[in-house]
Amino acid sequence: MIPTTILYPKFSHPEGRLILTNITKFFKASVLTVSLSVAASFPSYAAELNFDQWLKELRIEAADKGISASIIKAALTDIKPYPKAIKSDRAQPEFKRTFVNYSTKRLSDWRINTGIKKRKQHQQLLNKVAKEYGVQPRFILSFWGLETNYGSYTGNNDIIRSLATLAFDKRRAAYFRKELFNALTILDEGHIKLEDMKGSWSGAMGQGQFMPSSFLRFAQDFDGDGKKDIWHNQGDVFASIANYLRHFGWNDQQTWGRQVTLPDNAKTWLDDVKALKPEKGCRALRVHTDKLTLAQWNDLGIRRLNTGELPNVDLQATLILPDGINGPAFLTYDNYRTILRYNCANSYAITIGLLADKLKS
Ligand SMILES: [Ca+2]
Repeated sequence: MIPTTILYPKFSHPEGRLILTNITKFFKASVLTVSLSVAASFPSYAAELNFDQWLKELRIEAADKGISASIIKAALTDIKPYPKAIKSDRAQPEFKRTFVNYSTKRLSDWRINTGIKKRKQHQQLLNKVAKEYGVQPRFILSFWGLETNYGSYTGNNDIIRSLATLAFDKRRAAYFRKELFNALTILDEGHIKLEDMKGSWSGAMGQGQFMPSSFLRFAQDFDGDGKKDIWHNQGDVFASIANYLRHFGWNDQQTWGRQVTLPDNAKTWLDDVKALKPEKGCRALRVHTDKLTLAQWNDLGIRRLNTGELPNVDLQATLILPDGINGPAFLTYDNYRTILRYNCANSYAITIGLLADKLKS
C-alpha cells in the first residue's frame, strides 16, 4: 500500500502549504463564483478551448525566454489540463490528524528497517556526500525515506502538464507559471528527458521532491556526468538534498532536537515561556516557545525521555508540544529550523528528526 505521505507529495516542498491554502481557498471561492458543473468537471470544454489559446501564448513567451524550439514543441504542444492536479488537494490528512497519528504512521517498521538497509547499501556514497556537504547521512536518509520511500515512489504525473494546469488556473497562476518556465529550463539544459520528467501533481520532482525552482538553485551533479539527475542517480539525489540543507544553515555538529518529558508543574510556567515575539520564518515556528538554553530548560524540570538530565552543552532550544500539554514534548535546536525550510510543518519536521534518530549507525 502506498502511504498517504506519498499520495500527497506536494507537502514535501517548502511552498506546499501555501499552495494548498490557496487552492483550498480557490475551491471555497469557486463554489460561490463558478457554476457547480464547471467546478465539478474541470476542465470543461470551454476551459479546454481557453487552455489551448493560453498554451499558444505560453509557447510564444517560452521562445522569448530563450527556451529552445524543440523543447517548446515537444513539451508545450498537445497537452491537456490535469484534473487530478486540482482535485488532489481535497483530502489532506495532515490537517485532520494529530502529530502522533501522523508520525506513528510514517515511522513504520518498514520505513525504519528499509532505511537501515539503505544506509548499509549506500554507506560509502552517503559518507562521501556527508563529508562534502556537512550533513549527517542519517538526515539525508530520513528526507529521502519520508519524501519518496527511499526513491521507490517519486510520483507519476507529467511535471509539465501538472504545472501547466496549475499555471492556467487563476489562483496561483504567477507562481506556477514561473515554475513551469523553470521546468522547461531544466529540460532545455538536458538533465532529464521530457518523458521521464515525472513527479507530484504540484510539480515536486525526483527522489527528494524538489520544485523546479529548488532544482535550479540546489540540485547537484555529484557523479560529474553533466546531468543533475535527481530521479535516478543516487549521488545526485543525496548531494541535492544535502546541498539544500547546507544552504539553509545545517550544522553537522548538532542534531535536530530531542523528545523530552515535562515536569508535573509545567502548566504553571508554560505561559511564561510562550514566544512573545515568534521567530521570523515559517509559521510552524509560531507555536514554539521562546529560545532558552538547555541549562534553563533543565532548571525548569525538563528531562530526557529516560528521566535523565538534559545534556550539559551550550545549546538553545525551543519547546514544542504538537498535540498540546498532554501529548509528547520536544526541544528543538537550530537544525530543526532548516528542516522546516524543506516543509513548514512541525509534524513533518519532528518526524524527520525521529526517523533520523532511528537511522543512526
Ligand atoms: Ca549526475
